[in-house]
Amino acid sequence: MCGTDGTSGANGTGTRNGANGGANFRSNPYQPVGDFLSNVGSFKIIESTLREGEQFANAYFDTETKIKIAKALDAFGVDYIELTSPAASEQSRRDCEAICKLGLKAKILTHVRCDMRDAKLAVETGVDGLDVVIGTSSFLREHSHGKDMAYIEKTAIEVIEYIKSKGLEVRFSSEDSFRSDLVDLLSLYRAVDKVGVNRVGIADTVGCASPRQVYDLVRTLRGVVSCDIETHFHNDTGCSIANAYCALEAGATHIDTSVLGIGERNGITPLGGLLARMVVTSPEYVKSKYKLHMLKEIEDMVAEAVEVNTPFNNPITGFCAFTHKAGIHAKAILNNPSTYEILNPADFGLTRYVHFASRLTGWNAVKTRVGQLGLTMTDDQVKEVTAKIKTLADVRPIAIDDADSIIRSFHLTLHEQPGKAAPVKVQNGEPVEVANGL
Ligand code: HCA
Ligand code: CU
Repeated sequence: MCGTDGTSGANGTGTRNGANGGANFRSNPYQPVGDFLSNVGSFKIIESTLREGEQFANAYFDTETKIKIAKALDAFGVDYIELTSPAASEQSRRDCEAICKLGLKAKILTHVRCDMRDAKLAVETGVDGLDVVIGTSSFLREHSHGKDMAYIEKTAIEVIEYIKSKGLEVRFSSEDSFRSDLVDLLSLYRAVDKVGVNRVGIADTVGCASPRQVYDLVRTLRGVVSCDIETHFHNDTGCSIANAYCALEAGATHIDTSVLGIGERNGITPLGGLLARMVVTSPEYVKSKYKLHMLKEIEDMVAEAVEVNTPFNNPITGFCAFTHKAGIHAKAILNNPSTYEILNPADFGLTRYVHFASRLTGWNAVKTRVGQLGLTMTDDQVKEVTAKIKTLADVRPIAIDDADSIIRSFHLTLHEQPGKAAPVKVQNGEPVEVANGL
């Protein structure tokens, strides 16, 4: 079966995988680069479909939908569910209370501005923790809230101490971290770490960061604070999964995701895409923690709620994610799926599909189809009918039914004239079923 099941024993060895770096890397190319900082085998997911995802252009979640999504994410196994601030609207506040009352296993967080009024309102809803945020880049300081770093630090400490005094978990994060002054950022985080914040957060609010920049910043921060590190990556330049992965390698502990990546503009790290990456790196950890079979159902639920389709090239659940087309690929896949698959569809309750209705097909794929249709042919006969399929597929795109019809007609002729296969007729670019006796 597919080699993603960790049978080599090189993967998924847990948090600190520095000890098995070099030698195993040669025997398993998917082994992460050995690094004592790395959390690729022990990360936590903060699922933000009901916060960042609500900022997606098409999103409107009524209470019932929010509850359905929260329950599904909880059953899937995410560690945290982040909700829109109760300060956003009265209904947001009520929904937050309702979700807190569900008694889910996942911890419930709400996301608030670094402001005592917002914090007080949030604490009253029954959440397990608050994700506090403020903009620290010069862009946001000048053009958004207009506060200087001294004010930010003072307010941050007040808000954090207040939340802690209520016995709740607290994270402090800077919006636009990658365009913030590094010295400002590190001294602010050191100050909040000292007063006992549970996590600090790095946010690539505009999606400008590259994996290398993420690695450098998280690694630097890891040397400055002792608390956990949460990271949040927008996908404007297509780096949101790679950035999350690099953040974990550099010592981040928590990754923000949303289902299908929905969020502001083109969104953030998608839950499914992150898990596609991580199941390859740390199969045991990911498979034991998350109900991967539920991924498609959850994506379909959210896609329907926000009225979008799952993209064709979505990791895992895109319609062609496990479709193999070229004859060379099909042959190898049929022998051993690991040849052209790094993810095993069975891990997600899905199946692979070997495409055989095209001009690129090969006789091995067609042979499998012949078997699926319950027909028997010699290899030479399969090769002959493959040539017929290719002939028609050179004229126009063909559907499965077309190829099946060619196979069936050909098979029929074999039984009429044993040892001699009559040609399949093609009229107006259509295969014609050859009836008995014709
Ligand atoms: C936003 C805020 C945020 C916050 C991220 C965080 C961002 O701009 O909507 O709290 O870590 O991207 O900066 O989503
Ligand atoms: Cu964001």
